[in-house]
Amino acid sequence: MFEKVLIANRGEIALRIHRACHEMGIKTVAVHSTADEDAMHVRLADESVCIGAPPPRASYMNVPAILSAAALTNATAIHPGYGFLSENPNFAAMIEEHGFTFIGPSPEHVRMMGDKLAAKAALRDLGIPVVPGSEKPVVETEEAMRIAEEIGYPVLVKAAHGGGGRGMQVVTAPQELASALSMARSEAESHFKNGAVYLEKYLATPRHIEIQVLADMHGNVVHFGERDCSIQRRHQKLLEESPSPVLNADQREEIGAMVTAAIANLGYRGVGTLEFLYADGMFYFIEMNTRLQVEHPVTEMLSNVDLVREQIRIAAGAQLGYRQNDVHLQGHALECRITAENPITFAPSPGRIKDYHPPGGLGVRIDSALYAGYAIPPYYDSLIAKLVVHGRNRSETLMRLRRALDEFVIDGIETTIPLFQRLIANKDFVNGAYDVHWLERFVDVKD
Ligand code: MV4
Repeated sequence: MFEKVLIANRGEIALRIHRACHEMGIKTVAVHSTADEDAMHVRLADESVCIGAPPPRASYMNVPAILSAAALTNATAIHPGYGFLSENPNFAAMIEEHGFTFIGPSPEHVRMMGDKLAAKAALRDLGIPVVPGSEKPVVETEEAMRIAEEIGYPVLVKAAHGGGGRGMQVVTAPQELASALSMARSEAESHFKNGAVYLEKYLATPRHIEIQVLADMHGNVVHFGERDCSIQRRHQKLLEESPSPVLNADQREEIGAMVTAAIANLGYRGVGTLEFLYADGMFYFIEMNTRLQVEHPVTEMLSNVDLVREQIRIAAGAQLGYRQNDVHLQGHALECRITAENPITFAPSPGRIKDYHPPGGLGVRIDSALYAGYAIPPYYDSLIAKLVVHGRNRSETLMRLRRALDEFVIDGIETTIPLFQRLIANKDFVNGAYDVHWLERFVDVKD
């Protein structure tokens, strides 16, 4: 096992990784920007190294500085967390070239899944249902016209190297196709430095359901069921839950078995998430994430499996600690992503925390790097706390969530706690009757 791990991240996820390391007897190295001198992830770690100025490019995404910090502290493995460099195949490759271990999949798998068309093709060939669409980047408008006619309007133009919904264009009729293609292409070019775009059949009211997998380097693969992540605004998830209110045990077992077989076939290792659109009782694969995800605690609450511990064990070459038969998903879990934002306008609200009192009690988990007196810097993601609750069933869990939100005190800044209080009082939400567009109407945002 590794003796010392460098955590190339900040905030709650850096704490989450530190906790797994310390439970395994592994020492930790924090890296931080000059804006994060007083951050909790720095305080908790055994050692810390300042790696640059506040902008992410200068510090948390500064590959030479991170590799130097690992060399300087004799760390032998690097955990990327989520965001920042976590899905950068060159970072994974560079880590290995310098003799460290990347706690994640092979650089080749990271690269493959970063190419949405390659990911779709690979998984389709392994029997996973995908959204109908072009199998290669579309170049000519006439070619796009032919494909769109074949799959039927409306169609969606997507960036092949995109993510976060950037560069997506819905096209309802042939005469809109040419301009949608050029808009999607130029947005993809400027944001992802790659203008490749492709077409998909546009599903009007899908749910976003993702399957969590864990694979070791010896061919063992298990799945941990799904998370329903349909509650999102501008492609940012706000709340995730499991099980999905719309799936039954047979559907879960069927998609889970398909996914584990495909992942085993790929020779994939580490944690992974397969994202599906779910509509009319059918799953359609869209993308695979090769990182630990923000919402992984939802799955941990149901399974009692420490996914970060497994991630570290897998990277060290160990066999998975679980077979599919050992995975028992019990009860219901919901996660609220509480951010430092105005709960109505979503305007960022960085600043100093005056009072901090997190809720506790049975079935309540808080993943947060906050403390009273801490000043939230303005440079990073606005996520400040994940409130995760677990109960025997959805209605009990919703009551527990309401209770926990009522207890939660974060004074000195604005947070989205009031938004979640309003959300869980809504009849449609309580009934689980929502799709990926539902929240945008609920918060009544106009673009
Ligand atoms: C889609 C879709 C409908 N049909 N793909 C992909 C990235 C993810 N963040 C959003 N994505 C979607 N992909 C097909 N074939 C619907 C979404 C989608 C969405 C699309 C337009 C406007 C808002 C949206 C919100 C969530 C999901």
